[in-house]
Amino acid sequence: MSNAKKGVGASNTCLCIFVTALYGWVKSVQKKAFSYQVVLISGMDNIVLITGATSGIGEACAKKFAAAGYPLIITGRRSERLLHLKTVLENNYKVNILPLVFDVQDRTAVEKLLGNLPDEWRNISILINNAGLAAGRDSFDEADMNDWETMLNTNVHGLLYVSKAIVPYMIAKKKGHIINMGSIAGREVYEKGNVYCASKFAVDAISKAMRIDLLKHQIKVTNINPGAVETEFSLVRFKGDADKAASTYTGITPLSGDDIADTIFYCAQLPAHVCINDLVITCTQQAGTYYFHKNS
Ligand code: NDP
Ligand code: 8X3
Repeated sequence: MSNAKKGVGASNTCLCIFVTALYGWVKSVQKKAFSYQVVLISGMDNIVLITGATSGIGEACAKKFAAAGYPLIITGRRSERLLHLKTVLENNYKVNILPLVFDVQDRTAVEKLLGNLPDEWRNISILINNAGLAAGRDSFDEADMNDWETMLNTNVHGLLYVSKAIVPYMIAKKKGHIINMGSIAGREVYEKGNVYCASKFAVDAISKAMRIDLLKHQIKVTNINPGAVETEFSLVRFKGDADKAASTYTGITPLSGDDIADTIFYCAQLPAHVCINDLVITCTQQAGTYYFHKNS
């Protein structure tokens, strides 16, 4: 073969390598864009309301949705944390944030604040009913009645008050998605779980009831039921006993708030005709409320 032909062959090979590399790069960018589910949200459409955004799963959801450009209403009782989160989200993601400080157990406060939202904050597309807690882990005969009331008032009554205040906005625009935070504790009762389990069984029933009754308004309802998620949950449950709280997660790699936020975000991104009604999610080392495979 002549030197001239060899030269043409070599430059064709180079071109071919370059085109293949370029194609690979374009494909990887496309894949990344898809896997991160880049969603461009603008203006005050598609507001997301997250209760209990001052820590754990709620805070992770706030970061996830803000990063995708959603305007957010974030709530909780700890005003300092809430205002700090507002600043962080606004600075990092350039989205509008409305922080509302209230106790979900306080029906009057919920009705007053959420029932009279400023006009520009009424276009709520997604409600994440996340605020909740376990108080104590005691045998039925020894448990504190105040703990029981706190759990029922927060996890059940609070969720109902917030939902009743927000549903009219969704009905008005014939669109919406309510995501309730249930628990694996709402599927299986475990020893000393008594009223916490009862409150999450109630969330399960309420979610199913909402789905049926709100069907005519085309409002989606999704019940998310996680197993162990490492947040402030156990610290609250064991009333500040950090050792007891940490022991809940010893020997396992538990779920994180981010894992649940990713799952919720996925449910919220599905096409209009698709609704995940119910979802149970645990870490790989957990198969139920009692079954754990712990590292020795
Ligand atoms: P965290 O304790 O980290 O977060 C709980 C959030 O709820 C906080 O932002 C807290 O805010 C808010 N909250 C609690 N009580 C009230 C109240 N009366 N009024 C308003 N806000 C309130 O726990 P998680 O993130 O883990 O918990 C979030 C949800 O997930 C709960 O419903 C919990 O039951 C559920 N869940 C948790 C699991 C886990 O293993 N962690 C597993 C399954 C479900 P503030 O204190 O500022 O008011
Ligand atoms: C929290 C999970 O198993 O501690 O809802 O009840 S569990």
